[in-house]
Amino acid sequence: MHKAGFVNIIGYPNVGKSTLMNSMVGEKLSIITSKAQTTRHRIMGIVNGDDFQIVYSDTPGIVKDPSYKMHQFMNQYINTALKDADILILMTEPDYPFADQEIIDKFNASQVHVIIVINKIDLSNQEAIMKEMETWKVKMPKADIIPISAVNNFNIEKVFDTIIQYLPEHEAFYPKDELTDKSTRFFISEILREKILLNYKKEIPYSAEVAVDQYKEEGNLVRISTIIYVSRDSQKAIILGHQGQAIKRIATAARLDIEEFIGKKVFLEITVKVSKDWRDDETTLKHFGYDQ
Ligand SMILES: Nc1nc2c(ncn2[C@@H]2O[C@H](COP(=O)(O)OP(=O)(O)OP(=O)(O)O)[C@@H](O)[C@H]2O)c(=O)[nH]1
Ligand SMILES: [Mg+2]
Repeated sequence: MHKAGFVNIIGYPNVGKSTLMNSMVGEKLSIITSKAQTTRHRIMGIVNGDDFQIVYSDTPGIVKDPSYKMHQFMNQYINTALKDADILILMTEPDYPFADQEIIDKFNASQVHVIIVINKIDLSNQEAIMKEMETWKVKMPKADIIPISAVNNFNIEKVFDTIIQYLPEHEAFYPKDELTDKSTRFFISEILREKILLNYKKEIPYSAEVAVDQYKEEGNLVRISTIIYVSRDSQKAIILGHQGQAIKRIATAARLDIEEFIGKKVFLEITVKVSKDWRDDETTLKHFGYDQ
């Protein structure tokens, strides 16, 4: 018997959804930072065994009161996640419990099996965790409730075993050597975006988007040119930094990660362009992949 199915991971921003998926897949597919709304696209991570295939989807955190069109696109992923999942992982934290009643009601009414994963228990205590588990038993009586620490890989096997238990009987959906649905170009732009998130403050990380303009293999070297789009000239100046120091720093950090990711030497070029109000422009958003 072969089992296969789709497991969608949803929750508020920054609760550790990407950390869990990477840990389950055993690869750094999704970028992780301490900033909320790190993940902007739905990213698939596939785990294969001889008699099973689990297709995870890491989704952008659920944003309340979406003020930008980009956030509306991100919230649409949640509705899609509800429709096409076999199993849903609702991730939450003891000190930051998920409290969107409308979504909880939707889950309770659906046929999809829900696993409540209470993450970051390393930051909490026994009493608070027990209390949170009790609360969830009342809110979602049919769901499994599993406390974990995704960064410490604590109780991850419990999540895996529970998924296998509920995974439907089905043939594999993707070839068994496939790890993800996203392209090398996508991962390159994500690596660069991670460096922007890590190296700039305030609104800069949220004003920037990255595109890969060219990817050319020349023997053992890969030439990659990328574009960082920002909304304003002042943001471009910050991205570049005094005498270009800031952009040099992120270029080096990104190049090293990209080299590790593709296993070749990389020549990385970054151009910064000003593209006004890209967040509200549907054509530009589609160009960046917000069209699912
Ligand atoms: N202490 C602790 N920190 C964690 C744990 N899991 C994740 N984190 C941290 O929480 C932060 C957010 O993790 P992500 O995996 O990026 O969270 P996310 O839910 O994907 O966030 P968005 O993509 O912004 O929605 C990072 O700094 C992680 O290192 C955990 O089990 N314990
Ligand atoms: Mg994420």
